[in-house]
Amino acid sequence: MVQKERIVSLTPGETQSGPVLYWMSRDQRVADNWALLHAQEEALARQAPLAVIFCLVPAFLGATLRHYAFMLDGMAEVERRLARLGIPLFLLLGEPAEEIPRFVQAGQVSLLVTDFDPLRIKRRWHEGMAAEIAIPVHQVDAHNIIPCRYASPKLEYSAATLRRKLNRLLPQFLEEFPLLKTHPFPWSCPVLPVPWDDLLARLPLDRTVTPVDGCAAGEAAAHQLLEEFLHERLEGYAVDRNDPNRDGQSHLSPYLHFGHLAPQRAALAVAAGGPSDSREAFLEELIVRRELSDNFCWYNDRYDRVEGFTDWARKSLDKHRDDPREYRYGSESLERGESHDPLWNAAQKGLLLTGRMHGYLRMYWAKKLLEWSGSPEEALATAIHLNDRYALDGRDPNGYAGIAWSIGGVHDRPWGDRSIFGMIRYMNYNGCLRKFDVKGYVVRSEERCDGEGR
Ligand code: FAD
Ligand code: FO1
Repeated sequence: MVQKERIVSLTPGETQSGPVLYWMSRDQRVADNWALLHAQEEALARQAPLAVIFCLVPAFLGATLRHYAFMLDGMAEVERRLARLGIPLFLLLGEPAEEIPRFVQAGQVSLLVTDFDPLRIKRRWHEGMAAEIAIPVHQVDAHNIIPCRYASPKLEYSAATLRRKLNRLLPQFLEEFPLLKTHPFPWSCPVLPVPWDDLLARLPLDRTVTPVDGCAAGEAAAHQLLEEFLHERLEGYAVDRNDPNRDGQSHLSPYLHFGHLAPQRAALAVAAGGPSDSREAFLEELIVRRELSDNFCWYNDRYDRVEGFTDWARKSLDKHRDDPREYRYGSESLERGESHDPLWNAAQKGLLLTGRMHGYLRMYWAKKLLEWSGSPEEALATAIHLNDRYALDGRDPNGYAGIAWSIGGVHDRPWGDRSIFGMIRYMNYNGCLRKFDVKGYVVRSEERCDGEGR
């Protein structure tokens, strides 16, 4: 049922009988989850109980109340959906390397299943845990349509080099998901409901970055948004997606980031409508660009450092390190959106307020940070800090890859040499004026911010 190419054995060990545990982390959903499907397959083969565990860490890559509130709402829905299938959810608070082995031991778990995530912090969690775990551990890539390790054994240079490999494998992997079954073997000990509200209240979070209005979390909200996008906005995607004044993007990224929606589900739904330039354009972003980001973070563990940029880009940025900067801003004024550039300020203030920034503006936003910071290192650190602190879809491989593309030419080619940027692709205000109604965007953004009393 679950293709073996999606499963990697992190820790070998002989197959024993006894309960199976899925440690959910990246793919926080019940439907369309290959890791959960594999865990149930293994539990049924053992005629054993199945449970899901989530280890809540009090700090995660600068996440604030905005992100934890969204995530825990989504996890509460996971608990409800699992309960209907006779599968308990356990929530542990603390470091996974300590909490997971302890639970495995106490529950006499015979197999631990985890999901795949290329971020450094997750590797550390797995490495920390591996020394304490004596049972087999299977890692299942439930996030990528073509499993990241299987799609390519190496760091890909650009979308073009990975696209060929993905397209060849799509017929094999872009398949319908089987349904999860009601689990016939109950968990041995009684299961207490998770106290979600007081959990959130107890977390030592930065509560100044507040939840985003009108953005409900969880699987149901994600599927509703997908349906709305398919019926109302997909057909204009090829044209509208690069115009911040047109509501042309899907807004699915927070749901994909937290795993409330499987990218494969979105791809199946879009592809079902038959070929069109908008559908092709959307699948290019959803499959190729997104899976290229996982490839970047998995095979380049310096994905958030200037050392992780390509050689030509590093050399070029070094050559221009001492070029005069016409504008220089500290991170506080940038955080408040107080530069000389009204378009950049509008994008930044929109990020503060809505946790979102239009894809086209994100490129411009990051490239201006390169232009106005004292060094590429400072620009990179500011971009990651602001993106991970305010964007609902932040702390994601797409973010590290998108910022590295903008500031370090990753997955891009060299352009004509110029001051500060070197051969990194340049973007400027006049370029935006030619692309879309900048003034209209700024006015509408100021109205929205005033309306919210910012
Ligand atoms: P759509 O245009 O509707 O695309 C659908 C999905 O395709 C997205 O949700 C995403 O999963 C994927 N996708 C689209 N564009 C890209 C891309 N360029 N690279 C990788 N995947 C893509 N994306 C994040 O998920 N989190 C981030 O923190 C993030 N930070 C970024 C920072 C910069 C500087 C740049 C240039 C891009 C960043 N992106 C990030 C990628 C992209 O801008 C967003 O995924 C997209 O704008 C999200 O909106 P959407 O879901 O409406 O996109
Ligand atoms: N994953 C966990 O397993 N436990 C957490 O407590 C946790 C917190 C968290 C907060 C913000 C955020 O954006 C992600 C968070 N994640 C957590 C990880 C997330 O599920 C994704 O795996 C990665 O961020 C994407 O690669």
